[in-house]
Amino acid sequence: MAQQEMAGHSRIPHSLPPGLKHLDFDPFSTIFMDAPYGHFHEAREAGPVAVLPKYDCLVVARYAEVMSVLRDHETFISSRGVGLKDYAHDERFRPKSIILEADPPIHSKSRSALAKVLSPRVMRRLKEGFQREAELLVERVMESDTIDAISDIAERFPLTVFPDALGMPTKGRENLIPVGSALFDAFGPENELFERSRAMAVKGMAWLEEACKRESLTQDGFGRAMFDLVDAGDLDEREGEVLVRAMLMAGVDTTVNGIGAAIYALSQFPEEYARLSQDSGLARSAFEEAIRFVSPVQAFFRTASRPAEIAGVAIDEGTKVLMMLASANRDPRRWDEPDQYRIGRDVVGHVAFGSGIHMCVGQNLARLEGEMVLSALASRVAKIAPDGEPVLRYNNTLRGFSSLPIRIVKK
Ligand code: QZP
Repeated sequence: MAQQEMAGHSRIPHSLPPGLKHLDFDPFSTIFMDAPYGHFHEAREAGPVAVLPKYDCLVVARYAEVMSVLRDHETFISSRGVGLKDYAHDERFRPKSIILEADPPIHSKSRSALAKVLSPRVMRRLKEGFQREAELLVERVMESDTIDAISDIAERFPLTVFPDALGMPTKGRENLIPVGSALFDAFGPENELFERSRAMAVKGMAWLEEACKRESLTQDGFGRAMFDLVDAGDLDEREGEVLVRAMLMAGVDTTVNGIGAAIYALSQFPEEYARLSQDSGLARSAFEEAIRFVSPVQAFFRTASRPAEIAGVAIDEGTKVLMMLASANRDPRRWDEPDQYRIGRDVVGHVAFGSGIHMCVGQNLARLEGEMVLSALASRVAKIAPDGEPVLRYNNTLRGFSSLPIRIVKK
């Protein structure tokens, strides 16, 4: 009980199944984050499902079970929160999302609105501008031989093109990262990481509520397009705002860490960078393999809506299940040499974007950003190499760096 209070949540009495292995690590600790891969191995070897006593939940770390939980959205629901907190009992960090923290039929309506606003046609319209911006940015970083791939590229690119495309005013954009960090920390326990980022996001949270409103957005962005759906009667005004908020929250930190992951992987695997540099047409698959390799979104929860089974193990209604996406993406049961970054491997089925009805609705926007950055880099830079130790940016959900020093050799 003391542990539950420490974690900032309480659960309706439910019991975890007996006979399962107990995992004694804390996936939300910095010690874990410093070296997660041994723990992922341990979690997979503990069985198809294991217990995480510290957080009173189950863990799935193998590809097959992560996939089966992701795909059974009727049993493993999202409306009780996709973090550790159970919205049936615990208070929430922010007004509930009608896409991320919803089940059908509410989810279905939100999903189709977002799918319209982020359609392939819209992606095609954005491509040229993204390409130009990526080329300008690479041009600029080439003025020096050493760069910080995070501040100079991975943060700068999405922080420019994404709010522009969405149609948000320049003023206040500095709030996007702090508010995003706090949200992604809020999916974990109320640990020190969360308390720190929550304190830093107080001001930004108020700004965010305003920034999502119709009047705050320019006429031509895809944020405004959400309100065209409101005008057409598909959504009410508040639903429009909550879905714009979803785009703002989902679209920045994730792509920053995705692009960071790609440059990190390429700097660690110089032969792979050499291939990319000879053929910038590989950029899209280089990005895709990088997000398999790193999994910027490390893990998420579901809640059992009814008594259920995972791999033959009976579980109670109300049980939280932690899906270790990053571990599934490195499961040797599924992937050949999972710890190798190999551009062009068959990455179909990776779970870095999730799977099933909640699978990332912005994935093609993320891919477009990744592709444009990597292809601009590949066209101008012959070699990249680490130029010092990368520094992790600790977060309860996201994996990425705050600093990634890189040496570049121009073509
Ligand atoms: C964030 C929302 C990786 C995802 C959790 C990103 C995300 C998706 C949706 C929302 C926020 O609906 O607010």
